[in-house]
Amino acid sequence: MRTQVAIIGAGPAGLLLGQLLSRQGIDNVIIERKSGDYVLSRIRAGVLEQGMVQMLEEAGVAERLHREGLVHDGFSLAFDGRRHRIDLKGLTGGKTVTVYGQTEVTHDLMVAREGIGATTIYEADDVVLHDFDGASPRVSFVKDGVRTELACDFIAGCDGFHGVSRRSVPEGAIQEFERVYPFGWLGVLADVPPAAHELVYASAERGFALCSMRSATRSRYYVQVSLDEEVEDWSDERFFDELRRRLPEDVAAAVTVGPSIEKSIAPLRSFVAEPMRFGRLFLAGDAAHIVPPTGAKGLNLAASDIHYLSQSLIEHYRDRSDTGIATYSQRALARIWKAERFSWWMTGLLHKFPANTPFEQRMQRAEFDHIANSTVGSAGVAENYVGLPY
Ligand code: RFL
Ligand code: PHB
Repeated sequence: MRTQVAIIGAGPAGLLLGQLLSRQGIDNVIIERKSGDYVLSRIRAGVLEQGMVQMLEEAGVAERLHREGLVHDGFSLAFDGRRHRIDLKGLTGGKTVTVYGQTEVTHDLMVAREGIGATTIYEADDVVLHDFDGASPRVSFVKDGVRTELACDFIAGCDGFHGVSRRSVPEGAIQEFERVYPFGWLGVLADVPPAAHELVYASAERGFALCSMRSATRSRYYVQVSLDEEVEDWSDERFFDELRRRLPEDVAAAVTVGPSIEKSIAPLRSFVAEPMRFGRLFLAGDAAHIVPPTGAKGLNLAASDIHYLSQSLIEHYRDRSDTGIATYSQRALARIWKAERFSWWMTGLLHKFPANTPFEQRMQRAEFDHIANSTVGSAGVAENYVGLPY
């Protein structure tokens, strides 16, 4: 088998890259470890920056997004029961975000890929990357018990944080930066109307809580939990009780309790691997970096990496220029580090840290007061939340 670009991973990064390349006539094959149904069953992000929406338009997969996605002009920060609205649209000269589930984005991309007849190999075991430091890289994998080899010009490692691509790079060639937070998020998805029209990020004595949504009839809620908590110990009743105790009174009163359709705990981490290109191997998305979900940046960063990477590859094939390829890592990382900073900062502002002293708690409160009483403070939050320019 031969292709121009071998893409490892059929998450949003891999599927979006495949779609953008295919539309330019660049041949690509996606190799995914899991089944398509499994990929679609993972409940994750829900907030899309305008830049990502534009990319989905360019990829020709934004029709349902525009029909069903919810455009949000703002969101609220709450601190010990006090609420402050960040007017995204007013503070950024008209920019907004769109609430549309990652699962839906992935679904739309899969349908489009099937429509153009591009190859995706699902349930591929033991994927191995070969010779990406030379001119003729290859990817091999086991499908239905048979090892197959795919020769290619480039490999795009879009296989998430636990994928094989980053681990294939020799240790000395990669530098990793990491912060692991001493808590996680317990998330619940439920078919009940959202407590508020916009997202509410709440910091309370008992810890952080977030009210999000997927539609007018489907809510997504999160509460901060310590790392030793087990999902099995959280009945729906216990979850909703805890959630309401952390929200401002009016929001808590508006929460509709209903049976969960998904419940899981995700640990929080900040992580960056540098560089993001090794010869003919590129890393993109969660394969190269992780942000804590507080800033809603993970999925959006995967999309901005793909913006830089797809442009670089298109320039290579169409314009015979490798300038984009040479500078991919540098351009992607410049934006990544700013999103890392914002996600780290928002996590620090809103969570209860077990080791925080009363001084640090007062600092969190002062930070909130500053944002709530300063247009400049609020504008900084808004500028980052809607997404920095590509
Ligand atoms: P993905 O989605 O992890 O996809 C990687 C794919 O690679 C496959 N794979 C392999 N394939 C072949 N061989 C191997 N050896 C492989 N190893 C892995 C996997 O099966 C998978 O299909 O990475 P990608 O494409 O980079 O996308 C990144 C996003 O998924 C992630 O950043 C976001 O979900 C993060 N995130 C959020 N991001 C936002 O922008 N806004 C949000 O509101 C938001 N909320 C969240 C989140 C992530 C969460 N969790 C659970 C991590 C909320 C949560 C709870
Ligand atoms: C979500 O809806 O899943 C969501 C929204 C905002 C975040 C994180 C997750 O910051």
